[in-house]
Amino acid sequence: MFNKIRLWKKQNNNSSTLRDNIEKIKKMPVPEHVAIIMDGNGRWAKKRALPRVAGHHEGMKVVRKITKLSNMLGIKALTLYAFSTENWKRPKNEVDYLMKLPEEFLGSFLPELIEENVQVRMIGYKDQLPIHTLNAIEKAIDDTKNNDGLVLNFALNYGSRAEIIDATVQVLNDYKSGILNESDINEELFSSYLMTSNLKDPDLLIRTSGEIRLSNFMLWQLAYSEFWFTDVLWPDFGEQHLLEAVEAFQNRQRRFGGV
Ligand code: V07
Repeated sequence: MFNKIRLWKKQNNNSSTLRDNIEKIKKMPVPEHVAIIMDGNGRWAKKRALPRVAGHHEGMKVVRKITKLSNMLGIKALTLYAFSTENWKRPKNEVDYLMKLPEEFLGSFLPELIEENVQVRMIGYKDQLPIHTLNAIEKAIDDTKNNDGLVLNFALNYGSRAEIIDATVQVLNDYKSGILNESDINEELFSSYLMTSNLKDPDLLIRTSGEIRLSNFMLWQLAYSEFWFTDVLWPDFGEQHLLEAVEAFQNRQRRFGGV
């Protein structure tokens, strides 16, 4: 009984601290677009002697939590790197499992996303995705297309260099067919040929699990973003960690390379 009271008090205190921190952070401008490389799911599982897929499943629950908080904070777009073009090299059982996660996630959370006015989007190469994965995602995109709250953008089978090459080929084709003149080609135009054409560039990039690299993620779009790295593994990433990253963002002087 005593333990129960202590536990209740602890939870109660923690949640009021969280609420206070949210209020504090909302007093200053929050990043409009946050991008996250959700790394460390395999390591989280290994530490517990669990199969890697158990880490991915736990990581999926964190996606829900972080989406909710991002929406509460008034962040306008959240891009999550869920699967890279390189991830096909992983063992077949792991790839098969990962390709079921979008359905599982949307099966349990799509009603909640609709309720919370979240708009689901995706960047990446759709053609290589299993049809069951693609169908679930396209339904979610369609069901939420009129929502005007948080944009929840999944990067799935995404690779930034391929995206840049594809954009270049499209610019070249439009030039050859006379739609574009050479003098039309500038940064703004090029951006409009990328998969992120309808999103502003991320203000903040978060990468979990201690790796300090971009791994072919949004190379063009992250040119001026603030970077925040943490050793915390993605399944252990909680509300307080996102608040910590946003607070760090708020405390940094943004200079955009000027003087
Ligand atoms: C995946 C969970 C998060 C950690 C990183 C790897 C594993 C959510 C989705 C998802 C994707 C599209 C969509 C709805 C949900 C997802 C994959 C992996 C492939 F429309 N989590 N999650 N997709 N992981």
